[in-house]
Amino acid sequence: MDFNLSEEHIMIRNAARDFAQTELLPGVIERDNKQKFPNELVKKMGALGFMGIMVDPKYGGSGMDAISYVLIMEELSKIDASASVMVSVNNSLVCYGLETYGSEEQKQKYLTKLATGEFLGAFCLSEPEAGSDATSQKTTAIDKGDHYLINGTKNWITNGGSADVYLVIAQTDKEKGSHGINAFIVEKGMKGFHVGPKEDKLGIRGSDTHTLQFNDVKVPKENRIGANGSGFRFAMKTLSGGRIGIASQALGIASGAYELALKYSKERKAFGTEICNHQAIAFKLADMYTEIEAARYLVMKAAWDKDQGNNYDRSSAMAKLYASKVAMEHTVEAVQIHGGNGFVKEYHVERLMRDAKITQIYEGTSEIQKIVISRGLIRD
Ligand code: COS
Repeated sequence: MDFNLSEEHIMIRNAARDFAQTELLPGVIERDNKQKFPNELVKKMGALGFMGIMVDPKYGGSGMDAISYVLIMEELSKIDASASVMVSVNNSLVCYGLETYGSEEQKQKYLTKLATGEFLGAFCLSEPEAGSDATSQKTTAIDKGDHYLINGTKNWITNGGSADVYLVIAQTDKEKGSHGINAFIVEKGMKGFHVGPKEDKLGIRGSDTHTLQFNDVKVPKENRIGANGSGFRFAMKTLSGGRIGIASQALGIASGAYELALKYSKERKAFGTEICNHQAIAFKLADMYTEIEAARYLVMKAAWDKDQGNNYDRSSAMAKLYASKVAMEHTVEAVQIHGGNGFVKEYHVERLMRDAKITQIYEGTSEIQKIVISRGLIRD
């Protein structure tokens, strides 16, 4: 076991930290207020290699490992979780899904652009009646010989209004249940594909979340990903990696809130001393730091499992379950340490608290993570 980061990992973390401080921090409150994320920032993250972190350089990626991905995600999430969720979806759902399961033609056509930030990707699994119950897909893709005809609705889609490429999960044969599901590449602008209104959200308000409508969208046969009927497995495997991304986002939100709370507690005075000198605050800081470190080890273990080629279904579920709990609980504590100022936008912790909540919901709720963990324990 080696708990030290390599020099390369430290450089990568510092690059992400610098980017977050110089490019993300200045406009983060305004973007949250206006629910807007400028496309130029996606391009800048692409130029730094953040949009295809783990993608093979032969497809335009940075060729880094999952540990690097986690480090970048944590640093971006400390400042702007709306930016980091775009990075997470593009990297661990879209790029990973295409690189691992896509054909060479699909990789050349789409992955090379997604990995550089020229294109942005979205992953479309959730539906009005199929969130946690992901096998109950109502969106259909009917085989018409040389193409599929897609009909249905997808909900809460991150990057929904701004993506160029959408990976869409749909039912091709209801009789076959989870084995009758496929994944398809849908391009922005395909006839019959409509982007619905943007969701007005509690948190990650800078990220672009939409409902999508598919009305007789004609998708060429070559846009199906993998073998016929492999779409559910594709979604599950891809989401396992996605959960490492969201776990590291939760870690970043928690550690960002902790750093702000620590700094504030050393500056703010009450009863004649800095508030960190009061045990009520000092013990909160101790609990925050300890549990954030525990979350970090789970997140790093999941990333390490992925890098080693181990199965990471359980470790990613554990990392997401625990890191999101820590993010939710300790962002509330960070607001408490800030007192009245914590309730005010310019101190950032109220936004981190609002942003934390979604990490317990998307890419599998905490309850779903417990299903994944417990089923594995009982089976093994
Ligand atoms: N890797 C490979 N295969 C998997 C898998 C995984 N991680 N998880 C499930 N499968 C396979 C199963 O082995 C099963 O195949 P067989 O029929 O050949 O045995 C098939 O997929 C169906 O799995 P299962 O019977 O476990 O399906 P359930 O309907 O019980 O659902 C859960 C399983 C709950 C784990 C799944 O629906 C899930 O993860 N839901 C949450 C989805 C989610 O994260 N939504 C958020 C969307 S993104 S914002």
